[in-house]
Amino acid sequence: MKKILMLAIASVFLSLSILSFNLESRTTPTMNIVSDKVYDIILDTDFSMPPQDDALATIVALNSPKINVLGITTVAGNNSLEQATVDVLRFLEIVKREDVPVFVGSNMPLVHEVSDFAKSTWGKWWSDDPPTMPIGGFPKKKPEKQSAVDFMVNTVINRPQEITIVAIGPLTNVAKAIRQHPNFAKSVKEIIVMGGAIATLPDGAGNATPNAEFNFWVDPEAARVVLRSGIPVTLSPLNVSRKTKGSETWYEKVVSVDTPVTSLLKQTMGPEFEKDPEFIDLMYDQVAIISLIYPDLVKTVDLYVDVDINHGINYGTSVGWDKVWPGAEGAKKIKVQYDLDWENFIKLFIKEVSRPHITKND
Ligand SMILES: [Ca+2]
Repeated sequence: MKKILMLAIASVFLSLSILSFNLESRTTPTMNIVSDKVYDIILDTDFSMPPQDDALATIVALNSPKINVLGITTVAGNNSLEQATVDVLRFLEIVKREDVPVFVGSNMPLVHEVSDFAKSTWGKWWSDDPPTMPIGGFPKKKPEKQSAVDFMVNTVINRPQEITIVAIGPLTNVAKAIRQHPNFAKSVKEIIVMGGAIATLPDGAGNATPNAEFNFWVDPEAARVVLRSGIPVTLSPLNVSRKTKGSETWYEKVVSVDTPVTSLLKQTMGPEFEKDPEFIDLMYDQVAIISLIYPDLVKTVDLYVDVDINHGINYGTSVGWDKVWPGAEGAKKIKVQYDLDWENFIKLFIKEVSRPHITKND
């Protein structure tokens, strides 16, 4: 028995050292940390109030001079579609960015149906309850008449190779846009996706199920369509989120600057740190957006990534490898983030979140 255990330990060490060798050899070289490039983006979000990772990613996108948010599209995920839409409209009022248009997206995944498990785990994508009132009341700002999918398709088709999509919720809207227009996928400049968990890389367990990450698990079929579409994809999976260390120290620094967002953040995060000063808040959508403007803060590896759409124990699991394997013949090679420079990441994150708010009219 002891011998078997020793062998098992030895093989784990061996595979870890092979893995780290492979990662080193494929790591993106450090360059271009300062760039004047401005990214025209569509932000696709399962927004939620009080502010969580979607809101913090959104405020970075709105504040950064390197990002021009053309529109925000909503999708069911953390909340129902209606709740996400109401919450993001209210958020834009709070941060005085009513100039940013909001487009209503998909209220259900392509195939995934609600189950007892979906109801008992976190996330209310399946809910058809009327939305609850966000902080400060229901928004006066209304969403646009055009649907999220039509907005995505029209914007991208009119400006091929110019638009970046930052998708920080389930990928239902993007998958529908790919299916709606034959030239959509080849016209998107790039998509950054918060989603997935890659078991062949360190820290690759799931969070919605043992192996599946929440956004991918909510709409596995959509995730598969997007990853297989040929759009240049950068994936920001749980592996890289687990390298973040959102401690009370960073929280104090963020909320020491008084802005409408930091005051909302106190309501969300304050009680968590009061309960447990050792609490670590992992960052998800924040990594996706920060990595767009500061790509050299993250390490990426090129892998073929596919999504399990079989309705078994691994439904919604993303699987990545450096070559194609049986069953994954349609998979494309994409960039997968697996580590980040936390010290510089958190400094730049605080800088972006605490910038004075600017409106397009200022
Ligand atoms: Ca999200």
